[in-house]
Amino acid sequence: MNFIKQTALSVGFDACGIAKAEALIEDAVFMKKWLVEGNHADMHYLDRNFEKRINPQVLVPGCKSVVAVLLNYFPKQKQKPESPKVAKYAYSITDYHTVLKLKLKELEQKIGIKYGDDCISTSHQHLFVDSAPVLERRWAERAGLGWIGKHTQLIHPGLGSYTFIGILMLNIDLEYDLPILPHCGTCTKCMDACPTKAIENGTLNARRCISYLTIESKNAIPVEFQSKLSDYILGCDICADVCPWNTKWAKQNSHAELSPVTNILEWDKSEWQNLTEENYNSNFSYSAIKRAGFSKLKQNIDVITKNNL
Ligand code: B12
Ligand code: SF4
Ligand code: SF4
Repeated sequence: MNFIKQTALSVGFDACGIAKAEALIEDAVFMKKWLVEGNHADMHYLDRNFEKRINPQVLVPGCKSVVAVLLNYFPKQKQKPESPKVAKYAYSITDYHTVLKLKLKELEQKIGIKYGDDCISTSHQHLFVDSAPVLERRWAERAGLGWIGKHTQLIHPGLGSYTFIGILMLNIDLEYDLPILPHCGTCTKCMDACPTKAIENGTLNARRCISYLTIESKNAIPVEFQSKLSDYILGCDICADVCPWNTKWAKQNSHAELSPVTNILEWDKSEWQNLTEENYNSNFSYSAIKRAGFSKLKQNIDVITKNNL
């Protein structure tokens, strides 16, 4: 196994692949259409930095290779069955951005020692988790880490789709991996299970996605979707939970940094219903739950409570 992949595993990632940095021509066409159709809802940041998003060499001048890493987050324990649901990605005490960035920095340092500091851009951000104009799933796919399933998430053939993606852009040529062909076949389980029918025409309409509605949207949840939240108060795992690649391959993660917040596992309905801002801040200040904000989470809890009356 090559040095970078071996080092990625040694710092705690579950998989690593490498792709040549080049413009994503087909994705540019796809993304433009996706945006024109309004599938990004109110996430206007997806409309910005288009050239950077489709071309890593515009984002990080001098970049030659894209290293993609995966971190399995499938949890050992689940919430109580009657409890309002939080998507698994947000279970951990520490926000996954922090966990992945620390590991990526460690990987980067070791690569710098081996290949020389010039392989890392010092003038541009070159290490990414979620928040930059980078099509992370596409790069992970190009780096041979899996394929983009019909539910639009990256599926690793041995891990499933409960993985976070991290990206490191390097100024050196490396040996590249080959993409894996999609293995969804004729399956449509994710599309059939989605309560809001958010997966349509081979893409995701974020306006209908519970994950968008309960975290990203600044507006109240539209009435037509309120009864369809399926008890989710933050994010949604329905399309991933039904995917045969997850039911068969998802393995409980062994990352101490991703240990769940105790309250998420222990709280039942009444504890969520009585959540105060003080309680929210003291329990979730380092967790990904913070992104939704207290008022949004509270509104979501109220909708679920009303649904269950
Ligand atoms: C915006 C966003 C969302 C939005 C929109 C989701 C979406 N499907 O775009 C919302 C809020 C709904 C969301 C939800 C979730 N998200 Co999110 N999200 C992102 C973010 C920040 C950007 C994604 C993006 O660029 N979307 C725009 C679309 C057009 O891009 P795309 O789907 O990647 O598609 C590109 C390629 O795949 C390709 N492509 C796809 N289909 C086709 C078809 C053809 C013909 C062609 C040519 C190309 C092509 O072209 C597209 C580019 O134009 C990424 C992080 C990042 N920077 O990449 C995380 C990310 C995708 N999210 C992630 C996660 C974990 C989730 C949730 C599971 C969280 C949850 N449990 O609630 C859900 C899953 C919902 C779902 N079914 O996708 C992970 C996914 C990990 C994985 N293994 O796939 C990411 C990568 C974050 C991370 N660093 O780990 N997310
Ligand atoms: S995350 Fe939930 S709402 Fe969004 S596409 Fe998947 S099943 Fe549908
Ligand atoms: S449920 Fe079926 S169609 Fe959907 S992503 Fe998984 S394998 Fe593909």
